[in-house]
Amino acid sequence: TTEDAGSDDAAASGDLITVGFAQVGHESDWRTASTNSVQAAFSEENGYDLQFVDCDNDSATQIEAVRQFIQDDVDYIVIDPIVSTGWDTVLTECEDAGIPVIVIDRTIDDSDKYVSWVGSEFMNEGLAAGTWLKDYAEAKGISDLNILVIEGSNGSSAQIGRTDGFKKIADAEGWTILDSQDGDFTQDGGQQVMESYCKSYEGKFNVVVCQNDNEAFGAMDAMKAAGVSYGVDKDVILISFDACKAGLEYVESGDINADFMCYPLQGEYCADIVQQLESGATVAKQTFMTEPWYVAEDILSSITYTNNAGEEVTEDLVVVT
Ligand code: GYE
Repeated sequence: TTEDAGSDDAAASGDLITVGFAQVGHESDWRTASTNSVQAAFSEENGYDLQFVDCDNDSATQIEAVRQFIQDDVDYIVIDPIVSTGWDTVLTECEDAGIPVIVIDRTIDDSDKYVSWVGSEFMNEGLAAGTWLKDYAEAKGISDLNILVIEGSNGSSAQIGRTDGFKKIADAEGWTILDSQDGDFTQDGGQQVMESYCKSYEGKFNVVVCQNDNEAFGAMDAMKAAGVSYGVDKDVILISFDACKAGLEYVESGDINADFMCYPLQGEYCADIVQQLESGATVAKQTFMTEPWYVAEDILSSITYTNNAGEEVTEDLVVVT
């Protein structure tokens, strides 16, 4: 028999491991990278039958997708939770059905009924952004910071962590956060929020913090249209998160001053966990991604701050050239 016939046999005889993945949606470049990474890791060649559901940023759809996976009796359920609460009931249903759940990327606050989580420490991303801004403003001799924040989707752990981390530094430094509104992690959302900011806070702001790159792309369009300049040595210091490919190109051109990476390629880590579970090993409850911080100018080489685990850390800044 050929290899193809062999893999058909495997599929027919149910040798493939079935995995249901309830993905957040398709709101950003980060999300596209995440989806591609999970689909590649759980490919048929790798021995998987992946049921992929794009939940279009709707929590009810996501819970329904998980219930359907239970109905279909998949071997494993992978969830990237749109919001961090509202999970305990459906995760109890997974547990009762004997289906292990792996959470990736965003976190769940109100339940620990999952075997493992793989993702980023969003609070540290926010703390790093705040610390970088503090040191950068000092290095540039800018003493008066008036900040506008465009937040990610409300109730997502990414939004909560980045907001809280940044605010911690802002509060300690006595900065003015003029406004902080939801841009839903989309380019359109970022543009709309920034258009309204440009009207309401005309001439009053010198820092814009976007909680992901796509929001930053929208915010740049809105600022351009309003005649506000941004980036290196311009009217507005522009900070972003994710550091996706297009985001880093804007760091390179000096349009984004600093971009705090969130590592999206979590599929392989997730598949590793499935393999460990298959072999009966005990798996780590948490796996954190390593994330560099990218900057446009060679002014500061590192930042030092107290992270969410209470440790003082010094982290290098990567200049994008
Ligand atoms: O930053 C944003 C995406 O959950 C970390 O979701 C993820 C965030 C990411 O839409 O671009």
